[in-house]
Amino acid sequence: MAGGPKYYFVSDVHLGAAFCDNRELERRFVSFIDKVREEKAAALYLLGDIFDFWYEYRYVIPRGHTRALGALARLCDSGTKVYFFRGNHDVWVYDYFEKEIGMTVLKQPHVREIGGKMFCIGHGDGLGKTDRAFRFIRWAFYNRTLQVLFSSLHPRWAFGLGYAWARHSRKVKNDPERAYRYMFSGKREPLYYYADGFGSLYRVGHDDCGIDYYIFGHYHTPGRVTVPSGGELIILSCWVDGGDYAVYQDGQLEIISAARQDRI
Ligand SMILES: [Mn+2]
Repeated sequence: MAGGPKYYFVSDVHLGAAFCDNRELERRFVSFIDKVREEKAAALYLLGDIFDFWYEYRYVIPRGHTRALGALARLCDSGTKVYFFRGNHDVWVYDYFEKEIGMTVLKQPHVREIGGKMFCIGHGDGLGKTDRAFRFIRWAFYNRTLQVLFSSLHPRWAFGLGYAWARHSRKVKNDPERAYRYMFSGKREPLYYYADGFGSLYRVGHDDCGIDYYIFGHYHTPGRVTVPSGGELIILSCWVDGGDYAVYQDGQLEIISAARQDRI
């Protein structure tokens, strides 16, 4: 492999999503993971909603995703660091991924230096948003007491509710009348203002060195805009109908189509 270490970023694969060919989706994801392993990449960042619905109990995990989980375990075992952010569809990740697979679970917004550049990464849900209904749902999903109550439900009912909720969410995003509300709207987006403010504050505390790349998912539509306080904001798109991933090497960040594996 030519050049320095490679770092990969991917979001919103939505494994198990309704209304799509899940075998094909998992096959594409597994071939991506295998490529990352064969290239001996330094790290892979999973930026949330990798699963359409994930809920784990102390002794039980959801059926399915067998090949994807196996590929991720092999990647971890081969020495590539794998980082996982919870998305709004897979909030309920506790210790299975860390203990059984070897991934490291991180919280957004996560700032770190990678190969000489500063990155600010996460799923992107809720950052900069002031919508009260959205804030309430997010609070409820992350609330420990409600999580314990939910986990006392038999999986038959818990998963019934979970899958129904995930299906509803996909229906809304697929509905052209309502989808525009969830698409990344570039320089009008709360996340864009959030990144700008975050970068300015970060500069103050770090000798005027700002953030070079903000990478998030969540919107399902791609985006790449420059941020006034410095750097670029990149939104990775959803894999159900194509998708993409980012690869960073020797100071360059590229966005690659996950459908055709060529540059977009
Ligand atoms: Mn999503």
